Amino acid sequence: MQPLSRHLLSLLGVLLLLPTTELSAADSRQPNFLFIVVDDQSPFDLKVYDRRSALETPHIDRLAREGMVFDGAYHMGSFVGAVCTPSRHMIMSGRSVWHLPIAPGAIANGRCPRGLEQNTIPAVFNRAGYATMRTCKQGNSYEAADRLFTVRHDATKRGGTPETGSAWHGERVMDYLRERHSSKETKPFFIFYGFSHPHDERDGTPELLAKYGAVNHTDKDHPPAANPKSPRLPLNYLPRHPFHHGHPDLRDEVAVSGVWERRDERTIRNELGRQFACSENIDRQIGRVCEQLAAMGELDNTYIFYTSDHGIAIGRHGLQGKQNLYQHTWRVPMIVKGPGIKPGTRVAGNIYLLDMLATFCDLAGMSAPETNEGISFRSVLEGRKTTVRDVLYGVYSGGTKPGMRTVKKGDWKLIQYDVLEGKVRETQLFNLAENPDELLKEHHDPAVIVLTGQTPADAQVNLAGDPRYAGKLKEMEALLLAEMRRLHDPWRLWNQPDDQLPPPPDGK
Ligand SMILES: [Ca+2]
Repeated sequence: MQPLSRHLLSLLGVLLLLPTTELSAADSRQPNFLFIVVDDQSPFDLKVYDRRSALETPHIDRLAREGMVFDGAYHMGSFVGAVCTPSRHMIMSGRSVWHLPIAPGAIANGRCPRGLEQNTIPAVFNRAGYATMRTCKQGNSYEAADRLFTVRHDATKRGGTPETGSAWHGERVMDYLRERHSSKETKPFFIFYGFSHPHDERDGTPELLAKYGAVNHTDKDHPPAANPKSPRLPLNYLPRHPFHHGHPDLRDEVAVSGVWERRDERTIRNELGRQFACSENIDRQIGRVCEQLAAMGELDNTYIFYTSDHGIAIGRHGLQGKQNLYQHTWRVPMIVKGPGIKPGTRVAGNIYLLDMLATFCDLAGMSAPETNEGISFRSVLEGRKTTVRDVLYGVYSGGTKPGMRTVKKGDWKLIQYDVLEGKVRETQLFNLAENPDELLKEHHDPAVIVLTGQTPADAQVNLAGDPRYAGKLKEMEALLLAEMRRLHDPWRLWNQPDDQLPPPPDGK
């Protein structure tokens, strides 16, 4: 039986058993969805994930107190430098990374059906009788799906004023809710509440920049002035990454205004201040909308999801961008509040962003479309399970090929790098329970310790070369190969069988 008909039957049962006066309005209404997605935010920017962080987000903290926090939410990766683009396709369609319409060769080899946009969030929720609305940045997204929202206000807003920054997106949602209220709209809503920040350029409002000791720095020849109010360096900060990341001239690593190729303390702390200023402004826009929902009597019947399209480095491991597979960048924040979710709970989850569509459908009492490959985590939200899968895979292959791969199971994580025509072939093995910040031997350098204030434990290093973990390394390498085969990764690494794969259509 379809979940929808089950839902209707149970509702019918309730109607037969109870006098109608005992039915509250909420029992008979479909839930609303407010899906909040920010652009380029590490979970570790937020106090919810790193108590040491200086970023103040009272409204996000409140969502966490009243809902569920996920410690294991990931994006599956990217085959292009603009990591946003595959990530947002996965969110919208529930497809795995190599089965996206934009994945190399996926349409031609039959691994992605044509017309997939008809099975994406707006299409599915339109068909189910929802009112769908979207505001978000423009570009690096999934245009064919985005245009299906009934109401759409997209514009890239990365400035420091109400009209040019995050308040603009906030105002679009406020307008939409006011309009619903005045026209007495009865359809449930699905609102895709996207922001253009804290993606660079991180031009914060003057007030919030001052709070976080930052300036909109434009002088490429000099670092900004030191400011004691700027956020401290991250614990896993490095002045440079120990080996080349494999994507020469990558915009995020060389051309972000305010950072460029600088990784000195003043530059990184200033940029973190800008990131935090933009993030607190987003938090205010979330507060406004939650207040409006409460005033309209809709808050208790609304699932609110807070996440980002992927994480970001900003000085962690000597990197600046989103084209790596360390936890700060591979992971995303995920906080969910709504009917049936126990307040103040925290789980691993082991979810991907591509699980969103299946979860939304499940919570709305609908079947996910046939093309969906994600797993609903409703069972986790309702406290019946703590995870939906054991093994997680990630890829970055937007630079030289095959690129980077990672696999995680339990506390163990493997990252491999095969880039620059074989010049860089590196393996990292971490026990995240003992080394959550993925510290390397370079983090033990006294010159780095002086800057971060962190004295790492001896075991907090890459364990790949340690003979005590040779068995674990083999096990994780086998797991990575199995995931690459299962997910139709078109590449193999230097130490894997070639599997006689045809060359990927766009690759060398
Ligand atoms: Ca992004």
